[in-house]
Amino acid sequence: MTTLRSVSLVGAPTDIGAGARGASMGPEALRVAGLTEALQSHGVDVADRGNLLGPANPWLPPVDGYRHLNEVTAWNSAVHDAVYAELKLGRMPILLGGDHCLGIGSISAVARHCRDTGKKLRILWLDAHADFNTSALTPSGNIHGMPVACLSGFGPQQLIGIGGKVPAISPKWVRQVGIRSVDAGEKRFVHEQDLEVFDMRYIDEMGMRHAMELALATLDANTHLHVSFDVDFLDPDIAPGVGTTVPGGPSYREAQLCMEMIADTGFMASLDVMELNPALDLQNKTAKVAVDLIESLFGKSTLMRK
Ligand code: 6HN
Ligand code: MN
Ligand code: MN
Ligand code: MN
Repeated sequence: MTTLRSVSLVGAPTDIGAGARGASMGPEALRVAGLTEALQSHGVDVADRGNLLGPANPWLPPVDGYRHLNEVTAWNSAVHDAVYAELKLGRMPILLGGDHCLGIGSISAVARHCRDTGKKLRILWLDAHADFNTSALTPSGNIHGMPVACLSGFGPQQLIGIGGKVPAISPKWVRQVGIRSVDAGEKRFVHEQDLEVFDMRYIDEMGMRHAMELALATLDANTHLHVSFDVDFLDPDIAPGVGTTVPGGPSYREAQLCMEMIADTGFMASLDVMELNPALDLQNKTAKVAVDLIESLFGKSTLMRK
């Protein structure tokens, strides 16, 4: 296992890009659920960097198809700088969201680091949603529905420019798993840009194992694997504490297998844990499931494996 064993937790306590308030409490809920201790129990060196600072959520309607664009930009710049700094130190950043708009800051930093170091980037997007909206396509104006598009160069200059190169990534580097809610215009755009999507229909028919084998195919020792884990990826039965639940997601066992297969590659080098909303949770149940799954990402399994 060559997974980086030095991790830095970076909290981003905001719901600035979301359609419900409360994901701002996500970082603390993950800490309360024992994230540091769980990682340490697997031999991981954990540095908790605390929480980033950023503007409050003014809770305003969209302007020109975007809600809170300036505040979203400020938060993502802070996330970019923090994640980039950890990568430079040779540590694995784990971004504790916060809503998924912050994937822009996190992944633009990872992409920049890959340019610096000549690594190939693969992004695994675990989510119920494609997050591939633009201001013209979005039904909500909520920027947490837009990060994959922004990273691919489709978005406002102030967001797509974070990290210094437009586009930050190619959609070809992305594999989406667990998708089951895509807006009408967004669906057309996903096809047009040829995103590789393993949706729930695919997982139902072919199984999580086959989906993950393909999603993780062609990684090699020069690949930086980034995992962006939107907690709404999980079935709402096991993960009710998110703002945008969609029924019919991966079960606990399917999600465990997904995480175990990622761990087995040994290539995960950065991670986002996003959209956990303690205001909608039941006694921190969803945070505990998230911590359990993160443990599997770091090699927890029932039996000892070589
Ligand atoms: N997420 N597609 C919907 C929208 O408003 O654009 C939902 C997006 C959810 C985003 O969960 O990260
Ligand atoms: Mn353990
Ligand atoms: Mn998402
Ligand atoms: Mn989602």
